[in-house]
Amino acid sequence: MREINFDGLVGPSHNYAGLSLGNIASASNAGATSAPRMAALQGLGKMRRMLALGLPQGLLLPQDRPDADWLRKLGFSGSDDAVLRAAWEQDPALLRNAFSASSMWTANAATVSPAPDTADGRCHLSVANLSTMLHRGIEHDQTFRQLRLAFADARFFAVHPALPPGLGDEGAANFMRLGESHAERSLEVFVYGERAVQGSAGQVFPARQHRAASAAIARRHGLAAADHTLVPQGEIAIATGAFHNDVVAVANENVLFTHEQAFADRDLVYRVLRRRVPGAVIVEAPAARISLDLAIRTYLFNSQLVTLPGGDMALILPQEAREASAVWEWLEEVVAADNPIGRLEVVDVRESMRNGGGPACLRLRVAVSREAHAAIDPRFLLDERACDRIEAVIAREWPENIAPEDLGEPDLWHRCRSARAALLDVLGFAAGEL
Ligand code: SUG
Repeated sequence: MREINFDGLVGPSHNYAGLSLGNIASASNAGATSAPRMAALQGLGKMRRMLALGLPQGLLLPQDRPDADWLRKLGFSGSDDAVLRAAWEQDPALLRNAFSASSMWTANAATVSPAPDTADGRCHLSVANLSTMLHRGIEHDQTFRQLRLAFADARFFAVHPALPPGLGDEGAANFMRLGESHAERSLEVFVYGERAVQGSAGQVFPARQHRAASAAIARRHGLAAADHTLVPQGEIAIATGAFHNDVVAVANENVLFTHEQAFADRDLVYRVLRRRVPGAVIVEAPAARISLDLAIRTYLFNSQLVTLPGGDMALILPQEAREASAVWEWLEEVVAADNPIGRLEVVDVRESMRNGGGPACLRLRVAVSREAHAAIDPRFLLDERACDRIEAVIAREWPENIAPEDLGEPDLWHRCRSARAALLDVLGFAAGEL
């Protein structure tokens, strides 16, 4: 079994509209000018880095934005331009939602239970409804179409549509899989938020993953009772800005890399884990050393923890974690200590980080056998040559900058559409296939 990371390519409409309540980076950069071309190149740079480390790499495509069809559901009518113009004039916030490139954060695209864990021995993927945030709730239809195409072979994969919107589901960002190796039947840990929390300045931090949604996914995927557990997120973590659990913890095979305050009842989580996975290694950042606030500002735990071909593990960290000396010093101690984490790799994904999306947010993990790997639609799998082709399209077609007032410009609407169409063309997708 190998784990493939499917990264979301940053779309041409990437901008800072401050749409995500409870996401401190998104709120504090609201109104700034974005750099979509640089953002997409940074994301592609991370994908190339994974390839260079000898890891397989997949790609999910940006969604069609601005989404005039979604605005039609809200009563706007006429041609696409007429719909977008009317939305901009009558309710610009709606156009901002229809413009978001948020599908880049593919950790939120779906929850994935690999074949060893499920009752029917297939890999199950459940598309997330992302219903807590208006702009993210737009994504699931196109995500479903894309995943059904990529994982079409029903011998190996089952792709489920999103849950009903009343059950907030944020996909793999609130999910961890721990076992002796990718190939072993593992413990799937679903982390949910119990209720919205108030911050110290009175701000509201919604709990985006509901317990009932996690339980529904475990049922759908056919997980045995002993092979999954539902655990509440620490309220203090939510109130400090951990709007998804993957901002404060990440797992890979037998290693849990976590902040001390990630979970409501940490002792219980560790006990369950140790009982189910005797070889589990828990690497915990003590709050006295790394405050929650520092962890969330640097996205230290939103790193990718991956197994390298030689068997060692590497942390793929954001530049922001490198720049905070307290964080870096602790990480050097982690690497020197007796645990499987043996290497630190730093990537620059600053444009995504400014909207609260670090290295781990930008990827969806799918662990597959050799046969299942071969059954994935190859247009969603990357090699250096495909990266070169994608890079040329980004350099030619992606807007350099988007300022808040640009969202009302027809030229930008057309440019975003044609940039995406050029990408699909280069990757061999027919118009309307996605
Ligand atoms: O849902 N940001 C995303 C970031 C998602 C991060 N994903 C994980 N942690 N896995 C979100 O809050 C900002 C959009 C804006 O403000 O325009 C945004 O949607």
